[in-house]
Amino acid sequence: MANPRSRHRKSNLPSTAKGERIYAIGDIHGRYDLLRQILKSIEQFNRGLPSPEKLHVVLLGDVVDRGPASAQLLQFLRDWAANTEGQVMLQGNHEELMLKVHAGERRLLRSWLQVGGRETLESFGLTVPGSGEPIPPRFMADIAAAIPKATIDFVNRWPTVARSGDYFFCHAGVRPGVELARQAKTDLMWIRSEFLNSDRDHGAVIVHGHSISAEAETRHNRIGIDTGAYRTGVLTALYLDGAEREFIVTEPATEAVAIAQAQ
Ligand SMILES: [Mn+2]
Repeated sequence: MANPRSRHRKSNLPSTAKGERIYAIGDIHGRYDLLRQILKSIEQFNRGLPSPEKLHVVLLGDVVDRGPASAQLLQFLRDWAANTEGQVMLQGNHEELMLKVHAGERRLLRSWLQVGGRETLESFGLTVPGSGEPIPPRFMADIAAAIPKATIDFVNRWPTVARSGDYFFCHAGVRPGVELARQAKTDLMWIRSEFLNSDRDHGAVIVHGHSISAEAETRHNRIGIDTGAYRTGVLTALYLDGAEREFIVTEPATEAVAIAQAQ
């Protein structure tokens, strides 16, 4: 006979909304190669499962910057979103920087270039002055011209949060003690230690990227899946369906493995 107590306990595990299967993907940072790899792995993994009522792929933000192929990646995401349903792309702090600089906020330019905006602009075909060199007067106009308006409009439409059942998805995390519905955009995109070190129940399990860890981090109140793909070659995805959870990761780049073994 089934034990009602254990059944009850099982139903208390965090779950996605009924019938919803989700694959959340951490910070991609210009690694178009890794996104294609992980989508292939997800497809294979998914083929082994019964069809869900709803399937969503959630990108947790920081698609752009640092890695070499942000322009190609954004073009791919535009085509993908135009042809397939169910993707949810969330804005990260790097998308915010790109959008603000593109909109003309020149004071953010240097800091954006330093955190990987340089690689993004180069992927759009711009020649970017070195960090010690002066910025040409027309550079802001060059940026506005180099990134297609349709791409900017596309990224501007990305939300900052998503929710399914007991799971809440955002780029960086949430401010402890503030209701999920009242979180500030800057916290959702930028917060680190106050969130990472918090033991509080936030009202949902927060699935996030933004803060790099060697492996996915699972706590009772959050799951962090930014494994530093742009430099490790390891992009991490989290599969969620009902109370089921599993991680899917790309193989680290062979050169990274070689370096690790040599040390
Ligand atoms: Mn980030």
